Amino acid sequence: MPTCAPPRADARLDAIREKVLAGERLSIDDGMLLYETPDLWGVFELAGIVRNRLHPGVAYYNINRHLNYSNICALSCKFCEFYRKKGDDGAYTHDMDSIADEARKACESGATEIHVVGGLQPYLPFDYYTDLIRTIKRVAAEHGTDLHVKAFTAVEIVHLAKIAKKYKRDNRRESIRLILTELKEAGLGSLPGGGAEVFDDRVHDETHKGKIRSDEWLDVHMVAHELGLNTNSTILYGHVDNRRERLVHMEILRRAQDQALARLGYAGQEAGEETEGITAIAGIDAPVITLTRPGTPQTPTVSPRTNGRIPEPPKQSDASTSSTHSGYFQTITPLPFIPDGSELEHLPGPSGLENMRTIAIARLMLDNFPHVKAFWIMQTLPMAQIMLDAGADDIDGTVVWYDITKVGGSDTHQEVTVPVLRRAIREAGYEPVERDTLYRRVERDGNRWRVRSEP
Ligand code: V47
Repeated sequence: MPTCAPPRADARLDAIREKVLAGERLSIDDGMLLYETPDLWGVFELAGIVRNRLHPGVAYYNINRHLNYSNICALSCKFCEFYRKKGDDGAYTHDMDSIADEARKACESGATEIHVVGGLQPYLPFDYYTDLIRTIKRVAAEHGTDLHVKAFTAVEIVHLAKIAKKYKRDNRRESIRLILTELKEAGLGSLPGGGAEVFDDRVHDETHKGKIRSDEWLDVHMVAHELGLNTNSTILYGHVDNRRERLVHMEILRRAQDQALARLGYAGQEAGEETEGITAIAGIDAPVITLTRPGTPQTPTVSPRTNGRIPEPPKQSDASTSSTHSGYFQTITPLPFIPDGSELEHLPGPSGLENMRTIAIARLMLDNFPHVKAFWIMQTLPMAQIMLDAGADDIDGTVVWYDITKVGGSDTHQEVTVPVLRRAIREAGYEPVERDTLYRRVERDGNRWRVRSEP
C-alpha cells in the first residue's frame, strides 16, 4: 500500500506529540527517542509548538557587553581554551580603571546588561569582586543610566567563598548565602548559567576534575533563588558526554526549577516517576510544575502573554511561600563544545543538526523554563536564526568582546550590531523584541532606554 508519509516520519513520535499537546512532562526515555528518531523535522516541529505557545511570534535579543575580568585560573578544564596560568603569555587581569572603562563603553552603546565572568583567580581578594560590581554601578549612575550586572558562575561563587575565608565544607549552603548576600548588596542583579558542563561524575572526572560537582552548582543556584535572584543555566555538551547524560542533566535542572516555582506559589501535579539518584543529588522536594501546560500562569519573564505585568501566581494554602516574583531559572543555554585550542581539540565537536536537536530537546524537556537561548557566539548567527524555529526564543545580544571560545578563527572582538540581530530575527519570521536581563521589554530612544511599563 503506497503511503504519503515522508520517508523519515516516525510513528513513535505520536505518543510524545500527545503529551506535548497536553503540556505533560516528558520522561528521559521520551528524550532518548527524540534524540534517536530519524524524524528530525518532527522533533523541531514539536519544540516549535511549545516555543510558540510561550512566545507567539516574537524572539528576544539584548544590548549587552561581556567582560572577562581575568583569564588566570586555578583549574585546567580540558574543554577550555580560555584559561592561562600566572606569567603565561596573554594572561591578564583587569584593574578597576579598566573595569570602569568597560562600563563606560557599555553605557555609551546603550547596553542594558554587562555579563561578567572570569577564571578562578587565586591572587585577587574578595573585595575586588564587590568593588567590580560597585564600579560598574557607579559608572552607570554617572551616565544617568543603569547596567544590570549578571555576574559570576556558580564555580566562581564557591571560589569567592573560599578566598573570603567564609567557606565551610560542613555548611556550604550557608557560606554561599553569605557571599551572594554581600554581592547582592553591592549590586549583583543575577547569575549567568555557565560552569554547569554536564551533571555527571564520569564526565566531570574526565574533563573538568577539580571543579565543583553538580550538587554544589545546584546549591549556588538554589540559594540564589531563595535570595530572590534569577539565574540562568547551561549545558556544555558534545565532547565526552553521551545523550542520556545530557537528558539526566536536563531532568536535574527541571526538578530544581520545580522547587523554585513551588516557592513562588505555583501549584504542581503529582510527582512523576523518580529517576534514580536525582532527588538525592538535588535535595529536591517539590511537585512537578510545568509552564507549558495550557492555562498555566506564566513567570514574569514570559511577557507577551502577560503584557509585561507580573502575574499573580496560583494561590496556595501554604502562606509561608515567598511573596516575591523572582528567584528561578529564566533560561537554558545549550553550549555546543567548541574544540578549537582546547586540550580536547582532537574531538570533532557536535554537528549543526545535533545542535539543533539539542536546542529542540531542551525546549521539550525543560517544560518549566520560560526561555531557551541559542547563543549566537557559539552556535553562529545563521544557525541561531534557524534554531528560532526549533525551540529557541532568544539569541543573546551584541556581546562585543568574548574571550571564552573563538569559533573558526574568530578573535576576542565578536560583535553584532542591533540592526544585524533584528534583521536575523525578522528574516526567520519573528518580531524582534529587545529585552533586559530579566526578559522585560525595553523601550529606547537611541542610547537612552527604560523598561516598558504596560497599561
Ligand atoms: O562556563 C568553556 C563554557 C561557559 C567551552 O547565562 C565552553 O545567559 C563550549 O555560560 N566550548 C561560558 N563551551 C558561557 C556561558 C553563557 C554564555 C551566554 C549566555 C549565558 C547566560 C551563559 O562556556 C563556561 C563553560 O561552561 N565553555 N569552554 C568550549 N570550548
